[in-house]
Amino acid sequence: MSALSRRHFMTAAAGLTAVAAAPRSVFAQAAPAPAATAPAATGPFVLPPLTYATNAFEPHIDARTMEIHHDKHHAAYVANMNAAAKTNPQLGTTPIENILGNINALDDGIKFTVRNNLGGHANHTMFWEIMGPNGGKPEGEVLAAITSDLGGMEKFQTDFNAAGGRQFGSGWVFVTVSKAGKLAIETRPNQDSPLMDGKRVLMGNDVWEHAYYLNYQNRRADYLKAWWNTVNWAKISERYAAAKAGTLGV
Ligand code: MN3
Repeated sequence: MSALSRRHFMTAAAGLTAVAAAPRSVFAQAAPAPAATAPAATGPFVLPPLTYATNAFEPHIDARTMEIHHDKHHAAYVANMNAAAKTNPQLGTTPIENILGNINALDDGIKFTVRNNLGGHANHTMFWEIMGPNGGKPEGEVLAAITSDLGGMEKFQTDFNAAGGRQFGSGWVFVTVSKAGKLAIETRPNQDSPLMDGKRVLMGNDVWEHAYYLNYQNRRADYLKAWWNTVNWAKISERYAAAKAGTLGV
């Protein structure tokens, strides 16, 4: 490299550094700040980022509830699984639905941790995915299945809300889908999942108090009704098709 071209190169490199440094500070201001207590990814399990703003569902679900729910509760399940994977590395290399589908095969020393934290990770990953702004309406095959298996949309929503209301303490209300595409409403306590019974989850709602208490306090029934305004039916149609194709994971 000649002295001239070296000088040119170094000038260009210095310029690149300056150019690269400037947008970084701009991005630091423009991008949403990472949650202060969300653990960094320190293992195979990753907290999926929300694909919408935390205030996207107001007034049905308030932004603060969304922030705490995603950045603290779900992040804690992920952090706990990364800690578990340090001493049990197979946890990080096995598909989540396979681990949960064989939960009783795990050593007693980690079964409880995996049941609660990997269950929580799977349930919340599904939960964020099947919600979205401008979620549309059920149509096509999934609407046909709701009509034939769950008695139509009105009965489905009434029965789903009632099941969620009856779940004593913390837990979830789900719609499971068989390989043949048949739907059923099922509840589970704590962070248990139908995946633990080898089933697939089409959709589900979180009825832990942390999902609604800031805005609804003890009025779980009001939360269950309002939550339907947050459902992303296009995504649920995708999950229905994937379940029938045998490719639906968590
Ligand atoms: Mn939750």
